[in-house]
Amino acid sequence: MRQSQLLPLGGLLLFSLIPSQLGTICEVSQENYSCLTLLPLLNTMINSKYSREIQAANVLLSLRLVGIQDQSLERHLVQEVKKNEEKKALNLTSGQLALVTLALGACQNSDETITHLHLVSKLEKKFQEEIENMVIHDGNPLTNYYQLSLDVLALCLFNGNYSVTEVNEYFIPENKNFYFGGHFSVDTGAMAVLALTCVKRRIINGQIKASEMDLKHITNYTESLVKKILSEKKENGLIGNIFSTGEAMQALFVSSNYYNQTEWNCQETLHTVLREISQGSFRMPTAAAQVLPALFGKTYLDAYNSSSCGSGSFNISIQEPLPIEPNSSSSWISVNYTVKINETYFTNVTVENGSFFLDVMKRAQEINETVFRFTYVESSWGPYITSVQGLEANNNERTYWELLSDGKPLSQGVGSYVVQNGENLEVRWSKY
Ligand code: B12
Ligand SMILES: *[C@@H]1O[C@H](CO)[C@@H](O)[C@H](O)[C@H]1NC(C)=O
Ligand SMILES: *[C@@H]1O[C@H](CO)[C@@H](O)[C@H](O)[C@H]1NC(C)=O
Ligand SMILES: *[C@@H]1O[C@H](CO)[C@@H](O)[C@H](O)[C@H]1NC(C)=O
Ligand SMILES: *[C@@H]1O[C@H](CO)[C@@H](O)[C@H](O)[C@H]1NC(C)=O
Ligand SMILES: *[C@@H]1O[C@H](CO)[C@@H](O)[C@H](O)[C@H]1NC(C)=O
Ligand SMILES: *[C@@H]1O[C@H](CO)[C@@H](O)[C@H](O)[C@H]1NC(C)=O
Ligand SMILES: *[C@@H]1O[C@H](CO)[C@@H](O)[C@H](O)[C@H]1NC(C)=O
Ligand SMILES: *[C@@H]1O[C@H](CO)[C@@H](O)[C@H](O)[C@H]1NC(C)=O
Ligand SMILES: *[C@@H]1O[C@H](CO)[C@@H](O)[C@H](O)[C@H]1NC(C)=O
Ligand SMILES: *[C@@H]1O[C@H](CO)[C@@H](O)[C@H](O)[C@H]1NC(C)=O
Ligand SMILES: *[C@@H]1O[C@H](CO)[C@@H](O)[C@H](O)[C@H]1NC(C)=O
Ligand SMILES: *[C@@H]1O[C@H](CO)[C@@H](O)[C@H](O)[C@H]1NC(C)=O
Repeated sequence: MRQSQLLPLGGLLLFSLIPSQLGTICEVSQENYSCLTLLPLLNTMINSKYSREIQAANVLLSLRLVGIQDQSLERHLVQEVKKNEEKKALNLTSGQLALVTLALGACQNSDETITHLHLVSKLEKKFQEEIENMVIHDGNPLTNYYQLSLDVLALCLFNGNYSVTEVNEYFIPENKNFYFGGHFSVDTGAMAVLALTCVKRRIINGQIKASEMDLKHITNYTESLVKKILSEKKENGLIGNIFSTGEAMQALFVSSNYYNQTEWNCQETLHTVLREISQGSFRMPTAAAQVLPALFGKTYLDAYNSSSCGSGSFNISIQEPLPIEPNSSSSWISVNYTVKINETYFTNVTVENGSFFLDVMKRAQEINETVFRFTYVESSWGPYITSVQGLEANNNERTYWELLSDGKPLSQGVGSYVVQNGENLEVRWSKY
């Protein structure tokens, strides 16, 4: 556990929301937002235990972009990566490696660590493996396009080798990998816009060679993706859902040439995000890390230039988290839990009030192991369900275990979704 500590915070919080080169798309009057608004976010990030290095990478990247130094986190992350190297078991996925690279390289004046660990050349290889997998498996990458976008972004920012022609071949906005279950993935589109914008800037600055045609394509793709992102804007200003909005904002910051100012009210989006922060929507470190940069007008593209990252100018006090009070007057609730493959299996499960979806699954497994057994892996968003009844999710076939309540897909995982009495919960064998 950490002591309460003082952290120098970058810039005047929220007062200078948008760096000058981004135009005036999101000016927010200062008087209404105090630092207090952001304290829960920072607390979540700084106090997280970083059980997974990839969570630490998300947090480190985000803190560096807004100008908060956290030396113990940096040491921890570098150690994790080095440990992996020594064991020769660097089993990071391409996007995880890209995130580690972005985090370690962000806002530094030299990229010593990156060079020393040969991160960029490893990432080049991982990116090629993604493409080879697509060739063999009907266009399906080893991971997903969110990660391929992270790959291109990190390679672009840190001078890795990648082929612009390949990028153009695979990042067509109509590519199925931009969609899950037929719906455009705002997170994925936003990350792709950031990556394509980086590549475009490099071409224009003459840092990499590309044909006129390549440049035209990149421009066309960016414009289409931005349109798709904006078409996912909700009445309250959120873009996609609450968890994609921060990254969508980043994409819109760097692409203001591609839409009309009247098409996006940045302030409205920001208000809603700040309200959600105060309501505790960002309790997961990864969620907090993904939304923070946009609140400071920062984007992942700022990572390569230390002078566009925030720099400490005033102090903020980070508190130890309050221990969660156990509810002594515990009561019980029951839910209808269903596993659906081709057949439907269901049972009435009784759990304590306040339980998570995962608790329901564990209880059901006790009731009937054959039907309700399952496995999961820890990811940066918490436990991810990988198999039920021994049937395993598979990226090559685009299969996964979908979570639903009363027939509607959940926007949280089994480790954070709190179940309600009488709810119809379901895990469904699905294709994305
Ligand atoms: C790709 C993706 C998927 C793919 C994953 C398989 C694949 N081909 O890679 C598919 C479409 C299957 C998927 C499923 C789900 N997803 Co998803 N997914 C993403 C996305 C776009 C990128 C993840 C990624 O690669 N990150 C980068 C790498 C470097 O980090 P990583 O931790 O190693 O990534 C792994 C985990 O993120 C994991 N994963 C993906 N989704 C989810 C969701 C949860 C809750 C968990 C614990 C893990 C997890 O898969 C990644 C690859 O292995 C993110 C967007 C985002 N902003 O992160 C949403 C996102 C993480 N998913 C989300 C959700 C809600 C889900 C589902 C719960 C939806 C549902 N109703 O069923 C399910 C997971 C159910 C389960 N089995 O546990 C939310 C999580 C929000 C939250 N607060 O928890 C996000 C943020 C999207 C959003 N804006 O709402 N997802
Ligand atoms: C700021 O707060 C004042 C009063 O507290 C309110 O009248 C005003 O609408 C708020 N402005 C914004 C931009 O939220
Ligand atoms: C790492 O990946 C390789 C090949 O993909 C696999 O053979 C090995 O078992 C993995 N190691 C760990 C520790 O998961
Ligand atoms: C760069 O990558 C391309 C393919 O993406 C490859 O053909 C080329 O040889 C690589 N160049 C160097 C210098 O590694
Ligand atoms: C991009 O190009 C395609 C095909 O040439 C065209 O149909 C589409 O309208 C273009 N998109 C934009 C946003 O210009
Ligand atoms: C932007 O929107 C305004 C008002 O709707 C309109 O007059 C203008 O022509 C639009 N500009 C572009 C470039 O679409
Ligand atoms: C870095 O950012 C600063 C300030 O935003 C800018 O003046 C400078 O030109 C940038 N440097 C590079 C290499 O882009
Ligand atoms: C922030 O804290 C440091 C160390 O406690 C102190 O030296 C510095 O003057 C403080 N800065 C501001 C702006 O309060
Ligand atoms: C504790 O549980 C009771 C009974 O379910 C509930 O009414 C109450 O709101 C809970 N208190 C807290 C702090 O969660
Ligand atoms: C529980 O769910 C199953 C299907 O998922 C349904 O057939 C059954 O009627 C439900 N039971 C109750 C009590 O709602
Ligand atoms: C579901 O049923 C279809 C059609 O009968 C069959 O092809 C498929 O293999 C079944 N899926 C599973 C997971 O059992
Ligand atoms: C589920 O079980 C609980 C406790 O045994 C019981 O109170 C409840 O009525 C049951 N619900 C259904 C729909 O059978
Ligand atoms: C588990 O469920 C299956 C299918 O409903 C049933 O055949 C089996 O007897 C059940 N096992 C136990 C231990 O209840």
